[in-house]
Amino acid sequence: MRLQKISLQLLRLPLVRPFRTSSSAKDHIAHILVRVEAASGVVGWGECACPSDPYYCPETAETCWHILKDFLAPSVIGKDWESIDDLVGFYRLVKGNNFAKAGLEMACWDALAREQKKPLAKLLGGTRTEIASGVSLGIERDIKTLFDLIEQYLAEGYRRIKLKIGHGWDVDVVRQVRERYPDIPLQVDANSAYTLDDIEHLKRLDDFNLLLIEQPLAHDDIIDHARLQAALTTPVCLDESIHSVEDARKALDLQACRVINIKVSRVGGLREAKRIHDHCLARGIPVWCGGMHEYGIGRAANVAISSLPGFSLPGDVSGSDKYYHEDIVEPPILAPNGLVTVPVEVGIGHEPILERIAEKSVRDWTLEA
Ligand code: OSB
Ligand code: MG
Repeated sequence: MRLQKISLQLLRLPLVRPFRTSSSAKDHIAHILVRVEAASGVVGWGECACPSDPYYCPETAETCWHILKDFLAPSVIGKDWESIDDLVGFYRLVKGNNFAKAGLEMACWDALAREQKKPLAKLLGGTRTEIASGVSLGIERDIKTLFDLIEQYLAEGYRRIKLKIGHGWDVDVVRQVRERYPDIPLQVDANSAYTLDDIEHLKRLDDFNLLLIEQPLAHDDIIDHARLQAALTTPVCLDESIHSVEDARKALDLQACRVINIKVSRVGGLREAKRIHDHCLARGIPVWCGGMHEYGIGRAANVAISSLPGFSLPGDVSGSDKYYHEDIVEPPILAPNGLVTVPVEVGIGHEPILERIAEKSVRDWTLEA
């Protein structure tokens, strides 16, 4: 395959409901769409699901734009490649910037799957026909609001609830939720709010039969997480700290966690996501697919990777109606009864709605060979 044309569009969509974590708050999402067009005419779409602010990870939508426009797109344009391994080799000297890489790589996977007339899930080695869906609930203004949301999503059939926690919104909130819902699959995500000084406090979470506690300590740590994991019975799950299969191997060797959240964008794309999956599967470590409020394109890629056999826990891959009144693909991605069907159509299995994309676009750029 040879890419003749690479286009970027920065979109801005309002969220159905503002979302707050221990590290950030947002009421709209601005993601970059990447469209690649091969010499053969085949087209692929990707999404760079990076936050606009550097509060989750060091990248922002603007750094992604810069890296895509000035380094990644120029490194691959007009070059011949047959596999994604070849493709990533063209930009192997670019350090980090995983969200930017993931957007371009995703578009190339979609193009490759369309060229081979295969569903992306099949090309990745997926085996599931449907995936179990959970929801991630932000820090709310009061417990009543949170209860109402939990009620709504359980009624819609979602398979597990994840609560964002942070100082002032943790043990008491989890206790109240657990008392009200003694049996639901429940987990928490601290987005790196705590330090080892909080060990005694975090140990109190062991009373609530949680599936896991996600990223309790610093975004770049695996050492202190190993000390914390040794002190907790609840499994620690790493999110922010894992950027590659090498990070996953080291974290597991150190016993810093017992579960890994795989986010396609955080690890630089589907290829690395699959490598982490394969590594964890071989070691008997459960993984699940995290989300970054993806639009339909990134969400479809999340569905595809979640179809791999090691994704044994429900992910944050909810229906797009949880986030957006109007998404940018058709058919929309939905999770009736808490299950998302893995598409059997070629590529990501969903088509971009070009008029809506144009309407929501606030900036664009194109490179041609
Ligand atoms: O830590 O998983 C996270 C959203 C933005 C930044 C970080 C996180 C999240 C989510 C949202 O939890 C998950 C979703 O897309 O539903
Ligand atoms: Mg997280």
